[in-house]
Amino acid sequence: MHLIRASSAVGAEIQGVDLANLSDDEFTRIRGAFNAHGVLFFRSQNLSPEQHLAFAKRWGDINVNRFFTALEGHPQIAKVLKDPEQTHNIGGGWHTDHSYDERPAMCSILHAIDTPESGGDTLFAGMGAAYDALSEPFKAMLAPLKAAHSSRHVFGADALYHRAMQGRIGNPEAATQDSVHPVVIGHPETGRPLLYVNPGFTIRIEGWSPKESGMLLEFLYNHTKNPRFHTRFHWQPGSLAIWDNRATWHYALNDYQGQRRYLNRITVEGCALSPAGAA
Ligand SMILES: O=C(O)CCC(=O)C(=O)O
Ligand SMILES: [Fe+2]
Repeated sequence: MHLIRASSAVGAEIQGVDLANLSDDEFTRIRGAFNAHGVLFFRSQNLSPEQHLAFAKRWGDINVNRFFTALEGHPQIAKVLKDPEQTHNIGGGWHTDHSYDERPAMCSILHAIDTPESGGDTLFAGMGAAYDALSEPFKAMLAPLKAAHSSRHVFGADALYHRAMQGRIGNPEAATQDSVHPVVIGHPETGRPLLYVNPGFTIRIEGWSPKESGMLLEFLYNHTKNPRFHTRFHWQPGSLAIWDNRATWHYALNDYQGQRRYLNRITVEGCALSPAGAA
């Protein structure tokens, strides 16, 4: 097993493993690398849906996404699909999955089936590196803050995204949950401080006026959008990425109009999030 860092801020590629036949020792090392790098990439993994599920279950219980269309016969696997005639893609803006839940999903495991000839890459941002780059007084200001997150404006019946998705997401009536999390969380396993607000689902800083909230969130988003905190992954059939939803943002590029792109996604349950330093 061999690890190559994808950038100094986030991500690593793991070579020389077969995820369908993973020893306990290999899994332990993969888990350590996941905690250290936020997102791991693998190539040429020819997993059946059952093998994809078996790998996911090593991480924890499966979380069934209530909005995505499931793979036929596999309610625990969501299809991330864009057909040639469709114009919008799933996840085409910076976000982290499930921050609107009180116990946000720990990780998402995406396995590529059909990929476009060119384009369709996914960007990832490292939220530990983004946090580290802030000044100490600014970090101190953020430390006690909490932010509210919601899915209504994304997956609700009136949401533009819901309408643009043309049947690929459903259950708009389930988009009722909101949640509140610290703006800076401690990673549940390593304690590393991570910036935990995202342009997809964060709606306000608790207790701040809409203008104050908008200003701070805009600043944190612009800060994190700096490419020095990012890496970019090019998919091929059989590629697999597993990302930590607490430690990263991601953004699926929509630059392959007229081509089909299809991946299967499994999401693993997470836990309630605590402020950094709370131990
Ligand atoms: O298609 C991708 O690369 C990622 C889509 C996405 O946001 C997700 O599966 O959570
Ligand atoms: Fe996503």
